[in-house]
Amino acid sequence: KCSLESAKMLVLDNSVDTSLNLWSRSNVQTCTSWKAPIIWEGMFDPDLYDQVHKTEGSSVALTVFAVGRYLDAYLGTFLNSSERHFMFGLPVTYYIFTDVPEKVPDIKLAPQRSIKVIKVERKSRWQDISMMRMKTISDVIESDIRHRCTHVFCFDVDQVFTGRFGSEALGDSVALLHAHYYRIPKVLFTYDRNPKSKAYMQTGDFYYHAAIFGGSWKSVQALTEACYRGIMEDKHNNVEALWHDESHLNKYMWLHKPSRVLSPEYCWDTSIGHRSDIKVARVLWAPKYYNALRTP
Ligand code: 2GW
Ligand code: MN
Repeated sequence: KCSLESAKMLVLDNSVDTSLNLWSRSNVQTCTSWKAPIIWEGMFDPDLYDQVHKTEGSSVALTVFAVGRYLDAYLGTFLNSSERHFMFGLPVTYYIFTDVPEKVPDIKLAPQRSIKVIKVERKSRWQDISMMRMKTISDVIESDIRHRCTHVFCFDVDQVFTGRFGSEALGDSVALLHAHYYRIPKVLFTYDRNPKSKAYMQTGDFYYHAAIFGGSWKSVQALTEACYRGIMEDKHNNVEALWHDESHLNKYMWLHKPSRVLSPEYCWDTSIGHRSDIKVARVLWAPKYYNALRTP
């Protein structure tokens, strides 16, 4: 069984029924080598997590970027689905970053939930839109989030919530297993392999997906600052990491192990086809309209 921050989880999950060990899964990795839990359906009692986080006064910031054509294409579906599934019952503040604030759809929010729209510049290179998120997130944590929220989750907008994404996902530092890489050999991981980049790494633990990461505001601030610094050093040296911010995130998580890891149930791509270990899809990749959205 796992320890560390998951000591908390142990208390939560084992207090339910220790004799029967109802809360477990077989045939999937449920624990990292540094004893952080990997969260799969069936491993936890959702109601107990919600109770504990309500008692502790947890509150969550969700950051999402919808710049240029991504606003019309994805934001409405993203927000409507997150209202149904993301941290239901806990206070949530959405931080929506866009170049066209007036086009943010008017969403009916549940009690204790609010939206802040923040205007950002539209970069001409999409790689820069993606990478500059790190800087923007770290700034808004400093100016606003740290005064209102205990935790932060950062999302790509091109996805849709289809199942509970709840307080079991909260932890000090949370990373997501990439759906395409969780069952393949490490040598195939697409880490940055250029020694000139700050994201360079030869080996790692997992291949994490930058579409979802989170943690306490302090950890997410440290992560986004470090990634931004790496990205800027790379720019200075005229290099760009293979998968941009995702490469830097993987490097950071290799050096600073996450305390909680989300299984690919938390961000599934249906084009992979049926997998018996995916018991529930909590978030799904939305279709990528690359031709329409990525051409100038
Ligand atoms: C992105 C690519 C090409 C053209 C435009 C954009 C774009 C991205 C945009 O025009 N407007 C915008 O708001 N974005 C934001 O950046 C949006 O939130 C989007 O979800 C996010 C990342 O871009 P995305 O979703 O098209 O890239 P993916 O799904 O291939 O993302 C993975 O790799 C990225 C780095 O290349 C990031 O690490 C991302 O977190 C990963 O999921
Ligand atoms: Mn995406």
